[in-house]
Amino acid sequence: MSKTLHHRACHLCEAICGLTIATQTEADGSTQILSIKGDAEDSFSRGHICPKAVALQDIQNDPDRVRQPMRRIGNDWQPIAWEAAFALVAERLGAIQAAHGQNAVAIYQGNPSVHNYGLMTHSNYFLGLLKTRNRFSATSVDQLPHHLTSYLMYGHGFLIPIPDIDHSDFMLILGGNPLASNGSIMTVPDVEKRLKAIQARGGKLVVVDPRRSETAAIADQHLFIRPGQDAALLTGLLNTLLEEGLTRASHLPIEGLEQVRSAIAGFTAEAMSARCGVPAETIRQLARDFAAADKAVCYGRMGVSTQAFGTLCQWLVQLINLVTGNLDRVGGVLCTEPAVDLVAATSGGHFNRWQSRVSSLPEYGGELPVAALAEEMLTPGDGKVRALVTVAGNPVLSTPNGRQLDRALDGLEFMVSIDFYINETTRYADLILPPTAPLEHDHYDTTFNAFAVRNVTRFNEAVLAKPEGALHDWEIFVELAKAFAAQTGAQLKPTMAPEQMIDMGLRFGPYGDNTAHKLSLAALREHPHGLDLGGLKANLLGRIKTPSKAVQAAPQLLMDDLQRFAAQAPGDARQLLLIGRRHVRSNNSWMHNYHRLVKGKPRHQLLMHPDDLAARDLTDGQRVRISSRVGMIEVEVAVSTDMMPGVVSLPHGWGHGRAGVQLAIAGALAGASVNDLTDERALDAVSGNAALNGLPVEVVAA
Ligand SMILES: Nc1nc2c(c(=O)[nH]1)N[C@H]1C(S)=C(S)[C@@H](COP(=O)(O)OP(=O)(O)OC[C@H]3O[C@@H](n4cnc5c(=O)[nH]c(N)nc54)[C@H](O)[C@@H]3O)O[C@H]1N2
Ligand SMILES: Nc1nc2c(c(=O)[nH]1)N[C@H]1C(S)=C(S)[C@@H](COP(=O)(O)OP(=O)(O)OC[C@H]3O[C@@H](n4cnc5c(=O)[nH]c(N)nc54)[C@H](O)[C@@H]3O)O[C@H]1N2
Ligand code: SF4
Ligand SMILES: [Mo]
Repeated sequence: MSKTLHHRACHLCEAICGLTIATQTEADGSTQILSIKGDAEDSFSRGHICPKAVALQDIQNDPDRVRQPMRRIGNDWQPIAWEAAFALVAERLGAIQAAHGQNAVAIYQGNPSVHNYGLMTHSNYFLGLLKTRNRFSATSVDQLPHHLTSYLMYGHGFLIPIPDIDHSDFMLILGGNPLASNGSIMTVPDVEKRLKAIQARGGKLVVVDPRRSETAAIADQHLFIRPGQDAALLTGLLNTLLEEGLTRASHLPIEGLEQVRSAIAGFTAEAMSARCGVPAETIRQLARDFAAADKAVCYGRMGVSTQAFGTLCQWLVQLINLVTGNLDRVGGVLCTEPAVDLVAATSGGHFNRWQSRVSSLPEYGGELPVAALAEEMLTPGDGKVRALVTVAGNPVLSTPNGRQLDRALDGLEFMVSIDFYINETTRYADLILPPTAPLEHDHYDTTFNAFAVRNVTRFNEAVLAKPEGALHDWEIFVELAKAFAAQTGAQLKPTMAPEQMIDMGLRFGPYGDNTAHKLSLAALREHPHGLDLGGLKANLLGRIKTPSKAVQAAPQLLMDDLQRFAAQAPGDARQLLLIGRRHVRSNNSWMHNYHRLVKGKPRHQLLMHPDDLAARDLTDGQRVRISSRVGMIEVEVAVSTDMMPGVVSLPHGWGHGRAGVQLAIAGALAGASVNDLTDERALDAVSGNAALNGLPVEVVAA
């Protein structure tokens, strides 16, 4: 019997907390997890941990987790050997593409893909061979507006300025709730302490949210906003800053600022107040407070991305930071300089080079908006999608109009899922190919180091041995590529293990062979608690990738969208609007079958203001029926004075009661899926990102 202490970054959310995991190996060679704790020696996360990380042992030990490849015959799942599974995928996808063209096969990549570096380095090794334009991912129900804005303004979709939270005096948050989400596009472990530190040094935290969220509750000021109307508040703020001369010159070359100035002239706080529900004087004072702070950050996240003017909002956020001199400034917003630097190594991206077949939605970076996935399967004609590959995702629960996607998946000729659960989506697969569990493979964060509020880096070895016969995600993709190439005659380039790619990325990166740091994989292995490479620094001058090397303040697409926003009729103020929320013990659409996380009272109730309950003769705790253009669900309603009147809130990721799901989740805990209500036609017109928030709904007694 021997006990070992392992150090590993948690990969479950964007905060990348350091963990200390104790394991015990028995005389028979089996190993079990004894404990999972926050790693106090990780200088970035400082010992912070949340309940999800403790549940890493549940992922490991879960009897529901699929551990060998399975083939579905009718409603029956039967084990199949890896080689036979790979051959079947190659044969079926090859035949469908030969008969109907390459676009007949679609791809969906889910959120855990970006938390698993083997998927980052190798999924395209196979998926690239499919050469389909029908590629989709969770990006278009999430942060697509951030990428598109950065692409248009700074020339690269990953040049996203990150809040310098540790040095700021003023933080304005719109549509983010880091106290529940632990931060997003702002990798910031221990976020509550870091926000409170702003207040402790005399600074201010202001939160704009239709719900008094957990983050709003600790803020100095909370403003309710009518969902989907952040562009009104943001234009009102920008107008005030420009009109009252509350600006500060930037050291960056900027083009288009004069066009912005004239375009924004009509959007006074007074004109915008009625639309967003924030008094004009409050908007003006907020602009003055923001400008008065020496170092200030305006940050907008999920709530302002997944709405009808998501890209417009992200552009306005950038402009507010820019005109106040807070872009590329310590204490403002800064671009990272990560040890493995994807921005330096890649071109900026592309947008709208092609469109989806049915609704003509634009591609971004080679992907189409996922709201179009079901219609591409259901609409007959040349180019119809007949087969699907899903990777680490659950679009039935996470993309708009899940019931329509249910119907679409049911009609496919072939589907394969690289996933370790038979969930609401993968139950339609003909084959499920399960990778090793997270603690069974090594880990390097290619994504969230690049969005972190300090430049940090770490590599961790696997905590547990790879079980016999198991394959890592990246190995599954290599084998799929080989089988597909053998089937179709495609040429395969040689590849190498993910850790070797990281070694090269480190050595050729900004802290590599030619620098004093001399970072390499070998060097990182000696620092299992991670390495701090320093705070964020001004660097945009050297990193900007627009053709003119100047910030583009007035991209035509957004100038046009500003007019579309101005022309939009203000919605009916009596219309009830639905928004989402997250909880610290829930992780998107999975991990809901772990007692450790779901115990206690169910947390998928509809939150509603008491006045809205009274107006409908409803009482707290009652079953209600929520309906939208696309569907209807039943849930329990809970009274909440934290809700803005006229707005209701329901979390996503639930609704596990569908037939064929092989997860042990008891009746009431299964919940209902909010995405059976969200509308695949409600989009941000610029990017095609789903407008999940601000959905018009009716609520009546069930
Ligand atoms: N209404 C509404 N809808 C939303 C949101 C919202 O706020 N409101 N949020 C949106 C957002 S931000 C996101 S990111 C999406 C998430 O939506 P998705 O990405 O579609 O769904 P997840 O729940 O993250 O998918 C988890 C799946 O990945 C599998 N998985 C986990 N780890 C691994 C791994 O290492 N390898 C493999 N192969 N599989 C793995 C799990 O078994 C599970 O099946 O949901 C979106 N949908
Ligand atoms: N515990 C936990 N952590 C997570 C996740 C999880 O599922 N669980 N998911 C991870 C993922 S994939 C992501 S992308 C991040 C997201 O992280 P965040 O961006 O922080 O997302 P949310 O916590 O959903 O907070 C969004 C807030 O926007 C508000 N909101 C809704 N509509 C509007 C609107 O129209 N205007 C404004 N101003 N606000 C609005 C909501 O009330 C909510 O408080 O979280 C990550 N972290
Ligand atoms: S906050 Fe995120 S990274 Fe940190 S322990 Fe929790 S799930 Fe893991
Ligand atoms: Mo997300």
